[in-house]
Amino acid sequence: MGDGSDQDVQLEARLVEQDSFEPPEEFVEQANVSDPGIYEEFEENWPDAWEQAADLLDWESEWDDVLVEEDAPFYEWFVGGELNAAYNCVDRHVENGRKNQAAIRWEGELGEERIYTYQDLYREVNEFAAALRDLGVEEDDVVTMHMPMIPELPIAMLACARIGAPHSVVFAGFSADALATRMNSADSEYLVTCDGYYRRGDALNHIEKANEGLAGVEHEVEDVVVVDRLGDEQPYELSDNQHDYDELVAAQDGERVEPVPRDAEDMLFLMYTSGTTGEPKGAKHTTGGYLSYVAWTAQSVLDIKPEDTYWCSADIGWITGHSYIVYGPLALGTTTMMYEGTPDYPDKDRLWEIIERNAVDIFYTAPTAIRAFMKWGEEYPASRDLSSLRLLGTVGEPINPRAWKWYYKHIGDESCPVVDTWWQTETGGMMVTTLPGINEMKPGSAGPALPGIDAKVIHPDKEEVDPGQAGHLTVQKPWPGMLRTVYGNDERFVSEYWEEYSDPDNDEWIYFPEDGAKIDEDDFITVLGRIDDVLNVSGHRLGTMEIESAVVGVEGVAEAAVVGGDHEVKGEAVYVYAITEGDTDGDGELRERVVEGVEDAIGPIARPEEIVFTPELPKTRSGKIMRRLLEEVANGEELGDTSTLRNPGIVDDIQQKVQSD
Ligand code: 6R9
Repeated sequence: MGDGSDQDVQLEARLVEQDSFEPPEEFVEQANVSDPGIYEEFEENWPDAWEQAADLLDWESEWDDVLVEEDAPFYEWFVGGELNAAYNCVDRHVENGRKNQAAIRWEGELGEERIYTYQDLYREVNEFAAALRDLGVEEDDVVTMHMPMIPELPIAMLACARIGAPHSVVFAGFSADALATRMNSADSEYLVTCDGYYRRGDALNHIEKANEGLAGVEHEVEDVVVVDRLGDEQPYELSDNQHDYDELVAAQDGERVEPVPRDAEDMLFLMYTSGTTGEPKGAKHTTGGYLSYVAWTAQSVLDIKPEDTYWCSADIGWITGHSYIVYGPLALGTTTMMYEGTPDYPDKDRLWEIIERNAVDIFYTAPTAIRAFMKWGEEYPASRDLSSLRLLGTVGEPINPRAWKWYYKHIGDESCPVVDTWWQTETGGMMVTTLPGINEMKPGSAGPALPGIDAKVIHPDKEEVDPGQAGHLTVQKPWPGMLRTVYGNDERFVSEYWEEYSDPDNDEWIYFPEDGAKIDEDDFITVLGRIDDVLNVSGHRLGTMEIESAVVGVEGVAEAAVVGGDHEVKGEAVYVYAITEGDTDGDGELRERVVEGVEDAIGPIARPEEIVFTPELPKTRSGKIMRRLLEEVANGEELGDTSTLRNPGIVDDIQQKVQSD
């Protein structure tokens, strides 16, 4: 996104011109990490320095080795250690005299509030863990959750962690098909879901979609647990293997389940994400390395302290919510906020009202949200007291300097550092960002690699680029939070992430996240975006191949190409170019069915912004679709070289169609 589109947004010339910002003195004085020596410490004492992350947790038994590299790139961390994630996120805080502190403050869209103290959380996690056990869930069984932002979601995750059953959370906005694909891929025999939830004041039916998804599961599903979120608002019936969450929990009144000691390398959860090919991949995260890493980054980057009220406005259905709503904050024993609904309901000050009323200390959100706030206007945050805020963060996509500065000024009142955190589902936690108690901030640039993270921007020949030049972002040493494999597909793990730059014969392993980047003379990294066929729509990662296959699955469509077009708020939007079949007309009816097809296969987040029907797609002589040209058309840019096209004329046709829309 360029800066041109939001010229009208209020920023004084002083701010527009300033390109670096020192962290506020007051912040530095109280920061969890403020000694610049930490970078050197990790460099000199790598990998053992990572023990400081593991030391944030309570271990049932100590590890023998910090890192085992024997089977690289199948690295292992804190090998031989045993721990339980739920114990670390719940029990130990109860034992340490903080049972009455709020663990989760939840707010429903209609304004209901629920506060779970650590004691409350302890009780309910135990009871639900006991219920899962009684249903027959055993250690290592994958339990799927298809749930919106309600407290039962983190409770179910922690209950699974307690009994050593990995969870696989499927974002509530994903379709029935997407749920079925993920349950099939993980051979998951258990599902926790709910009847519905609120969106913009309306009760949204969710259980119908879950049931439809269940119908697409190829193996037998043992049990389904349904949380009754909507009460009488929306009646539904449970089938034989479906159970009411409240009844299950009530039946376990006061029941306790010993936390199962898990091997550090045992799977904590699976998180499916989009890649180059059509099939989503299940990133496998472990108990010891992942939990250490998210606790450590939550402490050093988000500066979380137990007495804080911390709010990450992501959805738990994505990795950001796993790492920085649930596991990181709860491992540190802080109060984590959850909000069910949309930021503009009932009005556009909803988030600021929540911050004011709860005196939120730390706020972590996405650039797409910030761009929406800018559009709505500074009067909304200005009408609320946001002075409780100490730190702001962003994640999910590049943030343009103007949006960064708007956030810094209108939300942070120029007194909160802003951390722009680059990371991925696969990295488990933050990788490239400033340490807010140490580094200066440069709007638009995420910052240096975190201590212990060996990020390099390189050319195809593996040489590092010069400052200012663009290249590929790579990570050249392992880290504790990294994914261990693609679930059930070790080969794909190697081919997707390691093949590009590694040299296995010399035992040299380089992780390639498929992002382009630049680096400056201070080693600050500016992430430019994906170089593969992955779109970033409102901070959500979507595979173009997945969308294409949904479009081609629609009757009447012969062939399709999907690209991302620039969008003022979403960052990128989905553009579909489709060839119709035979004498099918690209009429309104087909258009509707294409939208439906995409929503059924993936969900409303992948809804096309624009659908263009065309008799042909621009192809090279070898028959490859030139997506670059289609992107240029979507963005109204001047067209690049068309000389390699078999059918150059078609691009003008398509261009005219897009312009006339
Ligand atoms: C955590 C998360 C990962 C992709 C990643 C990159 C983009 C994330 C960013 C950023 C620039 C940042 N991305 N944070 N780009 N600056 N601060 O978002 O995970 O959903 O797996 O997406 O998002 O392109 O590769 P995930």
